[in-house]
Amino acid sequence: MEAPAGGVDDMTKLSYLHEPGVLENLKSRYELNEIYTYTGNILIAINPFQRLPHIYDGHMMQQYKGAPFGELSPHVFAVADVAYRNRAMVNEGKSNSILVSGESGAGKTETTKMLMRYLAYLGGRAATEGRTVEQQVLESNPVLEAFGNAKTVRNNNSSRFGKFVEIQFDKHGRISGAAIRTYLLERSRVCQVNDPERNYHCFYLLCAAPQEEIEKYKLDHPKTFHYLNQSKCFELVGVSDAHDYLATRRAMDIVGISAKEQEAIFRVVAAILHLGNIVFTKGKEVDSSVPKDEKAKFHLKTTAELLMCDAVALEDALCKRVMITPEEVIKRSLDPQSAAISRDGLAKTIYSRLFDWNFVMLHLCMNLYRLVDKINNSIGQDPTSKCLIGVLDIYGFESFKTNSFEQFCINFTNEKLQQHFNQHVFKMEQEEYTKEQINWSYIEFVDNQDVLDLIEKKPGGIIALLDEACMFPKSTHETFSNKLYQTFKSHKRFIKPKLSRTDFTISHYAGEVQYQSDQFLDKNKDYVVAEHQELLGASKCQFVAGLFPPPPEETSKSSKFSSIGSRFKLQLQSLMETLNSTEPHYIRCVKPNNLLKPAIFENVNIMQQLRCGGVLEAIRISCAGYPTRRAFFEFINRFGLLAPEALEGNYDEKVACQRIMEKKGLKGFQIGKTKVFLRAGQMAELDARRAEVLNNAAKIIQRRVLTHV
Ligand code: AD9
Ligand code: MG
Repeated sequence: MEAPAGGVDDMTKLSYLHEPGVLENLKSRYELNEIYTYTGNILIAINPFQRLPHIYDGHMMQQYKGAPFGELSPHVFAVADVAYRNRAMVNEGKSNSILVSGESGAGKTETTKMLMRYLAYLGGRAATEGRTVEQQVLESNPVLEAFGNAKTVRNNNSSRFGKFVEIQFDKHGRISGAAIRTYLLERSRVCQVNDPERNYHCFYLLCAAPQEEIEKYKLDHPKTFHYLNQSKCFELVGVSDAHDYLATRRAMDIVGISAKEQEAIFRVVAAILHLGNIVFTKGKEVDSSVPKDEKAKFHLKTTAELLMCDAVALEDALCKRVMITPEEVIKRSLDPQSAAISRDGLAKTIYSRLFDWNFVMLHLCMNLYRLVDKINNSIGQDPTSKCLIGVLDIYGFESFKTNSFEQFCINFTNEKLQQHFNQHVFKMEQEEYTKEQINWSYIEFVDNQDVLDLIEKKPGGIIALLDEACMFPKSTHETFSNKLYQTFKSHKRFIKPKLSRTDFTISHYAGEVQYQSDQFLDKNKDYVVAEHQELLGASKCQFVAGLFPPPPEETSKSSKFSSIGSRFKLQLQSLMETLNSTEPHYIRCVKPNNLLKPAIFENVNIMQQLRCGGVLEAIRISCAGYPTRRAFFEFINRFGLLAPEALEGNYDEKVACQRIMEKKGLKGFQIGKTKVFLRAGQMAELDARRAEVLNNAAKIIQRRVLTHV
């Protein structure tokens, strides 16, 4: 079967399932603005980089509602619809998850929003008074984006965190609650921005707030703040920060964040900007520091006012460290450089606590509302009938020129998800074979368990060794790297680069990535300087103090160590447990070019993404088995002419298929209950024979026609 002009909507319909064929198919569809294509149950979505008319409008939603999967063109709505319908099936109770992946700028967040909109449409109720849960679910997006998204070189609205949104449905299929889990916000961005990127959107939004707020928080143009002016990019084309500020406030209202809390949130955002402007210079004593000038003093005072803490205590917390020795307690001064590091550490801690609070709150607000809702309609409700659809929007595989701890965690996530994906694809394949009662015992697939062991095994994996290094005061990144080199000398997924004494390379499923270890120790340490904790825990603002609850008794005394890496590992474990209890659906987003422009299809680039997204692996797994399958009647229609004698009289379809295959000397194929299962290449072989027969027949006819003439 030739691929029809414009391509096929499901790759498994391609007769020749190989890389160039897959690419060509996607390309011809993309040219026609057909951005969605299936590979079996996986949806591939290629970012159009332009608003395509009507593909997400109300009419479309109506069409996809309840339509059998595969009947209409491939679409995100179709995937969401299957997930929603699974919920209502007889053996229900099974939750579903939709896993959206792809590299930065590929369209994950936009896809997630469309999924959420469609689910809200399916599970919404007639407009009632006040806010509804589905409205809250949708409005959580602008709130999340204001605090967790930023312009990067890869995407003007890049999510700098991962998220898992759980939407809960009651037994009538209506949304009854929602919760959002977020993963590992990029902390370094708060203090360090490279041109032409931006810091988190909320800082610019606040600087564009109405005059009253600007005065209250003593704000000014973003270019006056150190945390923002390290990059020359302040504005985004086509975006009004003033408009978005008001929109964010409205969204916060709907989500259920009170006016008082909103005031505190933005006051803390302003405080971080002022904090960044506290510049230090050498003090009178050796190696001490003080605010550099009147301006720095002004920002110090303002920061203290906004955080509602004591200005002198703030200065001390930034410029001094308390040392406790067996004999005495000494206050040691920090030099200006160390004071600046202390300041940036404080800014990052406050911001990440604020971000986490926000999303804990989102969770609480939505569930609270659900509680109220439940009480209102509780009569006759079965509390066990709850069922979830989870939507995962998480960072894709990253491999840059310099790769640090963040890339390490991101790629670890992707290894985890890849394993989940492979197992699932493999399982689906097996299920089809079992259903058709064929023998499938010899299919193998490459498992990435060895990379996961390398990273997360306890004891002895990279994360465990990193934690060990962080606990040992004399460790440096050199000693840490050496430990890695020794431990993994003969690990086949670990490589020591020839030209470096501190880098290490991991051979990930999607390719090799070389990591620079110099900031791994710092970035892994998850502790708040005691002085900072004390200062803000004592804030007169309840909200600020709430961000810094006293550490539990035993951990404050014994120095129980907590690390970002280990915490992240636990978060991932719990995510995988959730995912494993659901029926997964996969959407692979693809970024067609790095110019972020419509209609440009870069072959090599796209191929690499299909590889990283496991699309090629899925194809490979199916090639290892029986990549092509045809229903008996389809097979006979096409290849019957290869063995006409098999089709004489009242023939049995199954036997006929078998005879056609045997006559052509093909081996290893299987005949199932309703389909013929072909090994890779056999379809091509049959097609070639068929072409031969047709060719000969054509020649004969031609000759006859000629002799007649
Ligand atoms: V990142 O990992 O958070 O940096 P995402 O989330 O994969 O990334 P995002 O969804 O933010 O990418 O998409 C990037 C941009 O592509 C959007 O801002 C839109 O301008 C554009 N886009 C993505 N999907 C669509 C779409 N379905 N239709 C139109 C789209 N434009
Ligand atoms: Mg995103």
